[in-house]
Amino acid sequence: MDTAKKALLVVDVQNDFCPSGALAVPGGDRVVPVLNKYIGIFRKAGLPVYFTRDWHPPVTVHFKAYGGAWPPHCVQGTPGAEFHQDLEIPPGAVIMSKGDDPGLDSYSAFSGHDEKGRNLAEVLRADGVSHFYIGGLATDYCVKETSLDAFREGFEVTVLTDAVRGVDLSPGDSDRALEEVKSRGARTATLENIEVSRRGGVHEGPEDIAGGAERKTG
Ligand code: VGL
Ligand code: ZN
Repeated sequence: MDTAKKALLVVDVQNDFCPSGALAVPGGDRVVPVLNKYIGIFRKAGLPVYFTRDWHPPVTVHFKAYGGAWPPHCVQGTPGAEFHQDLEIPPGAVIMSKGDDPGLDSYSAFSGHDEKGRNLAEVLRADGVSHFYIGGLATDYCVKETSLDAFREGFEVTVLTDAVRGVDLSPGDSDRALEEVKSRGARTATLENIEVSRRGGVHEGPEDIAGGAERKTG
């Protein structure tokens, strides 16, 4: 049986990544109702739910004007940096901020920190979590880089494919990102095959064997 302690990581569901935002991800806001369902499932199971936010200073090498790839977005303290208003953030939830170093892009949630200065690996280890489920924005940047870092840090990852959307600067970027993380061992799941056991654990149902990761039954 799968005894790993699970958690949910909700990535960058902020106004600037939603339609009419400064760096709109197509259909970005459509992840919100789906993520709210996952948030409910994990909370009911008594498992942690963490949130990340892109949290840039006005001047950063991440922005085009200073050598980066992107228009200004998610600038600290602006409405664009706020979470989507319908996202159901539980009171007291841990929020990891990333991208606040003006010299770095910082796509990965592992480069972020909470308000106490702990990084994501420290937070996960402190909570005893060894496997997290990830959803949010954007598939081809933060979701991808966070998943790849997770393996480097020794965590297991399941990508919630019905709760992610990508930028797709080049068509197909998001599909390629998912293939890459699956080839490194990520699993995938959707609301259709997420299961909550009577003991309160969350795991993927039988359909989810994508990526070749073996699934223990029991
Ligand atoms: C992101 C592009 C620019 C992300 C952040 O969090 O996926 N993408 N900044
Ligand atoms: Zn950014």
